[in-house]
Amino acid sequence: MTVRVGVIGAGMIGQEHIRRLSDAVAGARVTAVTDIDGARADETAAQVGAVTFPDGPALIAADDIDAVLVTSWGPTHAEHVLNAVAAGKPVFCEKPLATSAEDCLRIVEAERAHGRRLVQVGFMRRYDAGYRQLKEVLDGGSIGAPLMVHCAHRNPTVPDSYHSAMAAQDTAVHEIDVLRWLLEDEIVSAQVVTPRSTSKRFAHLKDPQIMLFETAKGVRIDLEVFVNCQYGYDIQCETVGEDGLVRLPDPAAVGVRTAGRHGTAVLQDWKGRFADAFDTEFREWVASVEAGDEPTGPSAWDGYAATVITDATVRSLESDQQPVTVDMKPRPALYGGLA
Ligand code: NAD
Ligand code: ISE
Repeated sequence: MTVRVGVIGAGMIGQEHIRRLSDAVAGARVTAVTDIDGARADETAAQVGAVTFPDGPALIAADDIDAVLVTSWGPTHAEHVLNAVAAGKPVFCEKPLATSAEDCLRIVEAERAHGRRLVQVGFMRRYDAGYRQLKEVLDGGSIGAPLMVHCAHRNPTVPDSYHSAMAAQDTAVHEIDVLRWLLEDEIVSAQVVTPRSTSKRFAHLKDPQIMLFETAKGVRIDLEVFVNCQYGYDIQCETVGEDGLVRLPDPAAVGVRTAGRHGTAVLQDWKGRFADAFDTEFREWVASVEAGDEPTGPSAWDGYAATVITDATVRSLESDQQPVTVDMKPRPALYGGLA
């Protein structure tokens, strides 16, 4: 069976994922596209031989759409995901699942009422080969119980529309998800402290920010978010355990020696850094839809947890930069354990 995917939102990542589903993932075809920008939808659909729909509800309701991909703006995600769940269709939603914890909980409740998982959230780092190796080492136990994690998430620059809360909501949210998964542990408190800001930023933005998280088992995480670091897109993660440490590998790159120097290129954006992870993410999602199974990737509950933790992080930033307790509801049985 070929999974017929309808895409809501044909912007930057929507177009990336449409190309990916068309060229890099077997077993799926993008057959429908919608965007509030009708011309963009028409142009994108024409490139892959898909039809266009006037809006999300019409696309979701169509009988010849097997699964839905939501890549519209964050504040619109909840409505589309809820409609897909009501229609009983598998839905892959780019992060964030929703922009408020209340909307995330509405989705969790709708899925619980449906009785099985339909929703997967686009936290692609769980599919990155380096993070998967890191998890294997942690699960294997050779470095003992994890005690501390040191991370950095650096972007070369961000546009004027990026504001200080987005450091948590848009950027650190990836570490928040991947660390919950890696450590199989829940984040229970969040704090932001702000060092001197770089002069190479828009005046309204606090950048860099240092985020400090604590988990239920007492692991301490420090995360530097620096979105105007200038030199490239750089993701670092080192976990220190009782008997050793494990570090995320840098992406493979040729070493060049010339003019008395030895160097490797630094990637410039998330598209290149996580291209393979996105491919794997969609291959595994399509395989689950094709088989009629529940998705195995990040769940609606993970989307809820990430939103509650980013909310606490933003509260710390916007108040007195003190630790803020994460107030999470009990996890429903549908979502199993933390692994
Ligand atoms: P974008 O602005 O380039 O594209 C969004 C598109 O959605 C636009 O074309 C817009 O017209 C359309 N749209 C908005 N509301 C709509 C609606 N109700 N129905 C149909 N179309 C609608 O944004 P983007 O950079 O592609 O980001 C989209 C989402 O992907 C965001 O939630 C963002 O956080 C996420 N994202 C994830 C990653 C990642 O690393 N996983 C990277 C970038 C963006
Ligand atoms: C962007 O939205 C992403 O999701 C990228 O992965 C992240 O690195 C970047 O900081 C965000 O703005």
